[in-house]
Amino acid sequence: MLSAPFDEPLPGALKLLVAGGFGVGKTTLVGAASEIEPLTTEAPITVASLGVDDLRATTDKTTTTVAMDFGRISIGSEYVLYLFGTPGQQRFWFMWDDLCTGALGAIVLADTQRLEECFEAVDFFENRRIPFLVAVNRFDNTVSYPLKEVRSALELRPHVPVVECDARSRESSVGVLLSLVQYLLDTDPEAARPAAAHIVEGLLP
Ligand SMILES: Nc1nc2c(ncn2[C@@H]2O[C@H](COP(=O)(O)OP(=O)(O)O)[C@@H](O)[C@H]2O)c(=O)[nH]1
Ligand SMILES: [Mg+2]
Repeated sequence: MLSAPFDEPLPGALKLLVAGGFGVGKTTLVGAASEIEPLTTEAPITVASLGVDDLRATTDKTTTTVAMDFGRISIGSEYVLYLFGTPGQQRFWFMWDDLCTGALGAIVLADTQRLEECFEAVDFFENRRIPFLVAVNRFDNTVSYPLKEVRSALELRPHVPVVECDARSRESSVGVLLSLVQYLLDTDPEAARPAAAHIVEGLLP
């Protein structure tokens, strides 16, 4: 007979999503923030992507995430934060509804050179009432637009946070997660999900 080796309670699992257009830095952010080698279903960009994925602005990109990214951050022994990078390519949109099940909140990553790519993610989370923030991933050698302009271009409601990040940096990526969890706490303190306070503590340096 199998005996359950669970003398201690299992940690609470909390799910956050990372969405945004193709090549905006989702895989990079999940990889930077995750304490485990992130599971990513990356594949070389192949002929199959050509004409399907918009590669115009991402000429250096040689791989693409097939399906999704997955990362994990444990917070003390009580909570585990799971990060799901939603597939950016339109042909994988059917997966989004499933990924949303049980998600506490979402990060919409944006590249200001291609802001229009995150309209769909913004609409998606608004329609499903999943709290989200917009994180502008700063790419080198690009014009940087004030966050106020990003907010107005995306027609975000005033309470939706807009933050900046460098998806390559763990500190910066964890900072975005922290902003999101703080936002969840601020907007819905009751349901805030008693866990959220612990997460903020656990993520603070
Ligand atoms: N300069 C710079 N490059 C980045 C940044 N984030 C991602 N990249 C690069 O941009 C490309 C696309 O990133 P990726 O994470 O694959 O995008 P995804 O399609 O959203 O998963 C990769 O070559 C990354 O190395 C960033 O903050 N700054
Ligand atoms: Mg990716």
